Amino acid sequence: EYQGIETGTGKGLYNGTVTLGTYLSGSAYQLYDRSRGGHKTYNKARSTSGSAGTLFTDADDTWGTGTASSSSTDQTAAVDAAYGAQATWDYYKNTFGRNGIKNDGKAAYSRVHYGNAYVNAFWSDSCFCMTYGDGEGNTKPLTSLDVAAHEMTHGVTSNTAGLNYSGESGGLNEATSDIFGAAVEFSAGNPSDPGDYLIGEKIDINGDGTPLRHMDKPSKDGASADYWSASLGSLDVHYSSGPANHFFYLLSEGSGAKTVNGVSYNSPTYNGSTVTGIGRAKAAAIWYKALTTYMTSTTNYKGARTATLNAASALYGATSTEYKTVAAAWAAVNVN
Ligand code: ASN
Ligand code: ZN
Ligand code: CA
Repeated sequence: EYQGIETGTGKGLYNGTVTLGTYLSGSAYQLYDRSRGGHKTYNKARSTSGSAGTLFTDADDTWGTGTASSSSTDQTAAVDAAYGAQATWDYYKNTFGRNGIKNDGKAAYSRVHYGNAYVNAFWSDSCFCMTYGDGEGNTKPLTSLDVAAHEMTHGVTSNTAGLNYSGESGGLNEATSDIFGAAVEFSAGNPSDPGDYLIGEKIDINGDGTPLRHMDKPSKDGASADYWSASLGSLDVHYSSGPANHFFYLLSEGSGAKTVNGVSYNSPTYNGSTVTGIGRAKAAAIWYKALTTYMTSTTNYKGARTATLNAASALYGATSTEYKTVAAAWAAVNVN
């Protein structure tokens, strides 16, 4: 009998071959990451009811392809979910010193294969857990890295600013999840998914290869707003997120044509102004500080402008290029 923290190898659907934090309990390896707050990955086996499900175990610590005590087909989505949880944990810890979603050193848990052909993924504050469906025809699990980080960021937002999930604050809540969804993807630096300003490009939820959302020009999805307007708050929160996603893209990369990791963007501005980006690391630091220090549950777009200006001032100074670029990027999405 042996017990201990191990490092397994897995191959899921979206991230190539990855290493995973696992735990050897007796003769079985568990998908249980004790080096990151104790995150566990469970199999709902297409049920929607009852408890967490069954903890994934494996005989040889090779997940998704090796000899498996649950089927290796079921393990592939679990590999992605566990990888997404560890990449999100590592990003928040290494970038901002945040120890987990509640900053208390404790991990959430993840459940995969939720329901039959369930085309969504969601964070829940009540179970403090992440849930992933298997997508259309049970063949496109919603376990891509950006979706995982998007959903777990809903937990971070709940435990910090607490942005209400309706109206303009709801759009800012959604944008916060897209912003850190993209930031985690870039930061993980996985060659299979090296990072982009698109959300959900791997899961093909539209069936035509297009992503769910485009941060450089949100209206490319056919529904999101590129710019603030007085009626923005009446849109669904996944569309009123557009101007804040667009702000983050412009603050990071600037206006006009640009190619990053092989993906081409062409970001427009409201007033035809030009914005020169400050890079995504600084843009993310500004958004994180705004979220965790200056935003509240009722922050609207005007308040987000003030919050990010305060954050830029605190981080870089009130006369800095970073501060001025925050103002310019908000003006470029019609927030003044
Ligand atoms: N995937 C959706 C989201 O994160 C789940 C939901 O509709 N709440 O926004
Ligand atoms: Zn969301
Ligand atoms: Ca992406």
